[in-house]
Amino acid sequence: MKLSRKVIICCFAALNTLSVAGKLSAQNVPPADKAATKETRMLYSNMQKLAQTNVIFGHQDDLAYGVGWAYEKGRSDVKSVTGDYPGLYGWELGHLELDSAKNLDGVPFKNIISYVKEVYNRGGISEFSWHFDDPVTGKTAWSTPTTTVKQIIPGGDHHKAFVKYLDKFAVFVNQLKGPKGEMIPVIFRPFHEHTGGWFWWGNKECTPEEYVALWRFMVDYLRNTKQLHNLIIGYSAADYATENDYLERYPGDTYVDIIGFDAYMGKDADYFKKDLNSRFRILEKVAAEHHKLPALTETGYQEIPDPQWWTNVLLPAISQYKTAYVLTWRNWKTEHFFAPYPGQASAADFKKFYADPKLIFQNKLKPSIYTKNL
Ligand code: BMA
Repeated sequence: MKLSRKVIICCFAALNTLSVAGKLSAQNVPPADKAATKETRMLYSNMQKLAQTNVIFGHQDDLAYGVGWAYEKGRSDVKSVTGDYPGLYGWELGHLELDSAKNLDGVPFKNIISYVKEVYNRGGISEFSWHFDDPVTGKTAWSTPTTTVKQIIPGGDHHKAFVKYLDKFAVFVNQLKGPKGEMIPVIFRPFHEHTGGWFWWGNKECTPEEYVALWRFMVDYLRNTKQLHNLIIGYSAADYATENDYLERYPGDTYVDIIGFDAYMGKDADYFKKDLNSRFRILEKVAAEHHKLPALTETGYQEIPDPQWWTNVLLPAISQYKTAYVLTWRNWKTEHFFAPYPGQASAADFKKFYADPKLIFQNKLKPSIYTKNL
């Protein structure tokens, strides 16, 4: 049957609309690394499947410490409140570059290696951030102004110093081995919040071209020179108002697997909800157009003073959009925590949040997430 040109155009336009609206968004797309290990490919594929209907709950440093305790085997504030661990665990690599035994928050790297193995063996997922010191000035990740990015990309006068940092990263990652000697897949989220100006890699410290060159060199070097093929790469912005803002520093589809943003609640819940909706709407569109997995890569409400924050604010926001996971930040002390602990004002509501069928904590994940199609 000969279809008129007009009918064909209408069909394509309809498909495109559906796809852009996230209805036909990425499913079973391989990782950007063509040489990714089979466990890495399986994890990424299964995360895409889970993201069609669910959100994995994550917590930074969950097994290392909590409010009022540290380094007690098996302990976790999330588990103390819900009886279950998070499904995703964030770990910080800052100071790995200094050959320090502990990260910049005091967590021993040998502990992080054992947490990553423990999590892998029960089907949890680990994610790394890296607030590394400025390779030129030796100051912290938060040191600005600086021209460091220009100086450490290929051709820069401190490029070798950056390469040394990446070599140390590779030595660390090569210790992440499963029981059969396989490399444990991890999400690696470098140079995050780059649309903000507070890190030495931020948008006030380098041009988009320099940022993209930094990112591409790093990923190519880790894949091709260091032969790391267990990294699921996360691209994680701070604020942005448009798709162009979000993509201005995007390194390209072959360098990214997960796209996300970091958003913390201030005092105003309505503003936070509007902000999340605005950024999620753009993120979902970009994820569908670029076939990437969207995630809320950092979030939280410091000290969670609103007893119903979890079911009144966060859950409605993440339920409207496709997001693979939400990572809440670390439980350092009573003035700086982002997940409840027993007796905390929001603990009862967090249990309701935990019970929502949308959420995935540790008990709903199995080690087969790395070996079998869900
Ligand atoms: C920030 C704070 C800091 C910490 C840094 C890296 O949000 O929690 O105390 O050093 O993250 O983990």
